[in-house]
Amino acid sequence: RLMTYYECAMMEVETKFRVLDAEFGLQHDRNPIESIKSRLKSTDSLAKKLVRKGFPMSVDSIEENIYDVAGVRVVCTFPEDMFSLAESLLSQDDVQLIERRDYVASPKPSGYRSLHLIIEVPIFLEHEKRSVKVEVQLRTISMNFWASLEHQLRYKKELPEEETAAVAAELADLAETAADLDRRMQALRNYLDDGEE
Ligand code: 0O2
Repeated sequence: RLMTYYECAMMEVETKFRVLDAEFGLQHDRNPIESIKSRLKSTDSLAKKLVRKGFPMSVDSIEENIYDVAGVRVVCTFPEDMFSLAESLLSQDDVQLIERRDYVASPKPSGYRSLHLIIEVPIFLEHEKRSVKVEVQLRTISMNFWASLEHQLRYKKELPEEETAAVAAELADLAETAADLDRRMQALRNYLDDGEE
């Protein structure tokens, strides 16, 4: 039952982004969202996370302690789109912000960049209204490209310690290259937008 609630909340959030994308498209003649992917955390990874974080193993504990059971990943075309979509979402009166982590302003040591929001949205059931947490990850195409490949390569094979460090350094450097691509694409977008005014 709890997983169904998370699934409903995920659909609500996904729809909110689809609406924002359609409306932005009408106003600006281009769509800020490249793709949206939603996922429910498997019971296996939920159990592992509860153990890893030292939380009790119960349904109540999942609801109380795990904020990313429902995840919506929104891949945007330009970095500024990520932030304006986040702002529009958070200004909606049924969306409550629980936590905001800006890994674009402060990338992780791995080089990982994205904007993470934990929000709470209402879902309307037959006899009740419930607030459900959803993790939203906003990324550009370039950030998503890096994160997907880094995730694949990270689990590739057991390497000696110094080689692992060299691979991590190369990945961090590639994250900088991806960020540079985003900056240049955004600058070009802004230049072309200014020319249209
Ligand atoms: P999945 O399958 O994507 O859900 P925790 O949730 O405890 O692991 P924390 O600090 O609470 O970590 O959350 P954090 O780091 O803000 O966000 C975790 C999620 O962000 C991860 O989910 C990844 O999706 C993504 N992420 C964070 N750091 C990296 C990174 O260095 N590389 C890549 N590729 N992704 C990252 P999960 O649960 O790991 O997996």
